[in-house]
Amino acid sequence: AEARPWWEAATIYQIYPRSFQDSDGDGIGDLRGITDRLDYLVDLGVDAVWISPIFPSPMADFGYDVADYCEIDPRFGTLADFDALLAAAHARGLRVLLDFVPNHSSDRHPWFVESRQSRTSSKRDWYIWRDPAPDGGPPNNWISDFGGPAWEWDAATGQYYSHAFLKEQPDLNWRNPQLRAAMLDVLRFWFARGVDGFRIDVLWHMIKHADFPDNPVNPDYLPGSGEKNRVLQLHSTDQPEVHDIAADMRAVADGFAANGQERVLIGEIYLPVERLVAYYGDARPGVHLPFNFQLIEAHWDAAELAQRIAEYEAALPPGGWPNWVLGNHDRARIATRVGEAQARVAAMLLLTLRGTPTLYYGDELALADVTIPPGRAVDPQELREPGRGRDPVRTPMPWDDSAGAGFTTGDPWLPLNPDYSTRNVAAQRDDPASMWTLTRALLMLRKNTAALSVGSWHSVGGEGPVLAYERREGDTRLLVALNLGAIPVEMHVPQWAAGYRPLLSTLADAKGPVDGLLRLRGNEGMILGTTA
Ligand code: TEU
Repeated sequence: AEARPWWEAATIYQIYPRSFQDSDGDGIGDLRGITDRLDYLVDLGVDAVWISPIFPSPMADFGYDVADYCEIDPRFGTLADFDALLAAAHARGLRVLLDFVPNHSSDRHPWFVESRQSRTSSKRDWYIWRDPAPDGGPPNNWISDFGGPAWEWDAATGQYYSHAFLKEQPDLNWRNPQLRAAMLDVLRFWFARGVDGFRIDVLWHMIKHADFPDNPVNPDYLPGSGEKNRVLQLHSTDQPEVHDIAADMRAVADGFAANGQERVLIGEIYLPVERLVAYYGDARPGVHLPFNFQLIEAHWDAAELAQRIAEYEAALPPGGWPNWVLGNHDRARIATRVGEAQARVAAMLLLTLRGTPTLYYGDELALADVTIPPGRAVDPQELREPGRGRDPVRTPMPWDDSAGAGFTTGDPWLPLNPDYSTRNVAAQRDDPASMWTLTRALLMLRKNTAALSVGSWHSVGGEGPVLAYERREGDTRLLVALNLGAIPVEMHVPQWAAGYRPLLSTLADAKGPVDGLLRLRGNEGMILGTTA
């Protein structure tokens, strides 16, 4: 068999470190906590973890405001704790990916502190400073993703600085060669320590139009869709030069690759598919996996999903490996978006598509978003645009039914899910009908079936609420049929799958060979094949 990089057949598990496991009773998850739970991840059947930022940070955006790129925040532990985590993970065959936040630093990063000292500071050009408009207002109409202008006035030096997110997150200037070199050294620092890859935060934001023209007003703006949608981000994101940056980062990663030890780069990019795939690179390779958020952006509708999957598959460049994401720390959880019963079908979809899946912690329990009581909201986005906060999807992992859910012996930083005493790892592990057991079975089947992990994908004309496709590798052909609705349906089985039997159903007890018609119960998905 041809040698594939490890991450093509791997499943990635996203850990939000504040919420996974607390080891010291302060109510905030930490690195030792993660190390204590590595056996859990091996047992579940994932191959790699991506840990959201763990670097020193004032936590204005919970770690996405980095004050030192080459240290560990004391709330999470120490570099020694990190090295221990990495060694323990590698000893178990688990890979570890970190979160690189290169578009912006914290306003407390020593670089920014120096940059704002004076217009002649040696670090002035490491950030994006502009003179005011003639009326004294911001240099242009760019808007922060978190609302309000993307510009903050600095009275001391009489200029504005750019921030695509919070004002506590000043944008770094990747057009400056020294800044660029310093940031690429950050990647080298962690690769040399043994890190297996990075998820790159807001890759498509990383470089702005050199002339800072006004962005066009959005003709399709819908009130309530967030202030950032009032203008299109035409000149502030997705600039041609961003691909040089991605290629530079890729060259660094490739420099550390050895056989079986390839380092993977995943870019966080919210763009339409035709723009997204440009991030695979061209003459110079870009990131290995531009995050594909089709399953997050789609309405949960068989026809729409079938079309989006086919479009994405067709848009991939030669050699471009696909990937799929159902949820993350910024978006509503899948169980909340589609309901608990349908979340099982969604898990089967995520884990039977062609490409590397990323699973968000807690989704293996069908964890739902938590209504945060007034006064307990901590996400800055909630404080600025009420109702749009991300705290509901970041609540602590429920491990058992004890007072702190096995997450902490102290007071958790965010409330526990109200149903944690029944919806937790301990309860679901022993339950053959649980979401956890289904997720594990899917991961095991995927691991043991090349057609599912690396096989080709082919649409099988869907009918009504059924999303159906084939996965094929060599002589093995599998049929995946998913009922995206709650009402039982029948589907015509393609000729080649006549006599196939269920290998796995989301409802566990499916049996018997299928003839011309496949009957799916409400919210049932099936993987069918020939059994040996
Ligand atoms: O998110 C980028 C991003 O696109 C978000 O604006 C996202 O669309 C929004 O939160 C959805 O509600 C990344 C990180 O994932 C996020 O946690 C950070 O806050 C942000 O970058 C800034 O670093």
